Amino acid sequence: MSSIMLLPGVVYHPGWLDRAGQETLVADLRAAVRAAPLFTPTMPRTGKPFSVRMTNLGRLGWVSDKERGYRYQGTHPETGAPWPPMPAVLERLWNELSGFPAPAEACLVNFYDPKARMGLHQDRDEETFEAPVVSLSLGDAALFRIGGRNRKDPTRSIRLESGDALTFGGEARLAFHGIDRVYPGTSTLLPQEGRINLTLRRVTAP
Ligand code: MD3
Ligand code: FE
Repeated sequence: MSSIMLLPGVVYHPGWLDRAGQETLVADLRAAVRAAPLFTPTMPRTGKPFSVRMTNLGRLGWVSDKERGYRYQGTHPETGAPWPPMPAVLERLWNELSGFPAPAEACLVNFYDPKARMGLHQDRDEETFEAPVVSLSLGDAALFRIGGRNRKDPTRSIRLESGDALTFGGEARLAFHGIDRVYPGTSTLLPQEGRINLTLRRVTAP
């Protein structure tokens, strides 16, 4: 399997998961979403809703609302139930790509409809940045953009396809990044247009 260093700290693994593996994982995610329904996070202070809907797998999940802002918690914000477990293939993804000696604690599941976007942001809600973030894309392709530690640093764009994985460590761990657009109808994996992105993270220091 090829791995390409795109930028310092960013390793790209095109086609990390084959089609059969993607289909099995989508079935696992369907079951997880029945147990932990997609929710729409809202921005701290303004309460503006995200265009991306989310859920989580694992011991901890990322959530956000107007009143309490961005945070990790062990339970679903609407049902109060613990998050479903991570499927074994995601543990394998983390073990193969993170190079980190302790397991991932959180898997954020992002669902993009054809109009959804994610603005440039940093991931800095974790207690530790020593582990990389590992991401896996499923379904329609998307235009991903990554810059540097400062919002005004130059950015570069990459088209992510279903099955592609990326690792963001070292100096890239605090890089600004986002999703500019989804390309509807570019994958046959999902029954409808849209994209799923999974991000695996270590939240606490081991
Ligand atoms: C670079 N998700 O969930 S994945 C997110 O496609 C997020 O849903 C996007 O940004 C998505 O926070 C991008 C790629 C990604 C994820 C986390 C990173 C890139 C990253 C953390 C640090 C640096
Ligand atoms: Fe992010």
